[in-house]
Amino acid sequence: MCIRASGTILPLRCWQMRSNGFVARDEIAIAHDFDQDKCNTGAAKMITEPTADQIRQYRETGFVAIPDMFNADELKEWRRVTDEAVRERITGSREMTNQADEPAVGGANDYYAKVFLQALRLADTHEGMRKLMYDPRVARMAATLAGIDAIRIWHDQALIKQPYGNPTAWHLDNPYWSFTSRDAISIWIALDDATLQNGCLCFIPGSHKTARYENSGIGPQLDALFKIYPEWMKIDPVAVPAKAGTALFHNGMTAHGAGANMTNKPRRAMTCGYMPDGAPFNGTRNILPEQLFKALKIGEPINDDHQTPLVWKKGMAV
Ligand SMILES: O=C(O)CCC(=O)C(=O)O
Repeated sequence: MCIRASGTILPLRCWQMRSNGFVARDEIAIAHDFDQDKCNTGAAKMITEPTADQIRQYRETGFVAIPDMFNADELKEWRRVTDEAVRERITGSREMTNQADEPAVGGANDYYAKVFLQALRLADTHEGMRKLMYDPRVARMAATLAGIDAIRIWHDQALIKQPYGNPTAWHLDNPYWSFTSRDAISIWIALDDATLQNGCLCFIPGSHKTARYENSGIGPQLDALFKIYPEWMKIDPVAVPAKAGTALFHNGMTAHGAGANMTNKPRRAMTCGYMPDGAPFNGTRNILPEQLFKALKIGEPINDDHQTPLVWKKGMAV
């Protein structure tokens, strides 16, 4: 079985043995001590409504930052749950991660495995993550920015850029996924301060308006996407440093990437890609289980409540 998330195809073979030159399970840095004083303080609860300006910015540029979306206590819980869910996955089956296969030295998977530690669909295997991910207030934020009436989870994923991790090459998200929608949206929650030094996200503003469904992989060639879209070379990219507790939202067709982690601490992010309710299947396998993949017909909606849970719709109390 293979998965293709925001990156290359990942063979799901479990790597049980430590082997020369590779990171063993117990050496993967997931969490690091954090200084409570450095994160957002104050009693205000989660921000659950974007401002008119934030909506305008999202639609115009294809991304927006919501500073302090989560307060100090909420951030602490997102960190705790993410660390625990990732640790369980990485010390367990390693399925749905990019650490599952013993990488060949210098090979594509070796590079990709060191862009970030990627652990997908943690809400499937961790009750605490399920609670956080299924929070309709978070889903409603995404739906309001995207301007849609109902929204489903495509997949959640932790993206932990390890100390000295590789840069994340420029790419689009939606072309990797099994549905096609120009309203697909992702949330990227900074669990640590994301800085220019440790690999904060960068965007090509407005690219969601002109993107076609051609994409490049998250490989060693940072500029591969610009071979497909040379016109984007004229647009100045925007780096978005984000304090821990900030949520960044971006459209599934917005070109984005991240720098290398040039620090000795992990840069943790918990993210989720959302699918507008009713978005049609496009024939791509991505993370679909084989049975569902075979049963779906191109053009029909992927409204499977287990695989793509409906997390908010208009009229739902939050
Ligand atoms: O965290 C990163 O380095 C990349 C994030 C990304 O590509 C995404 O969330 O779609």
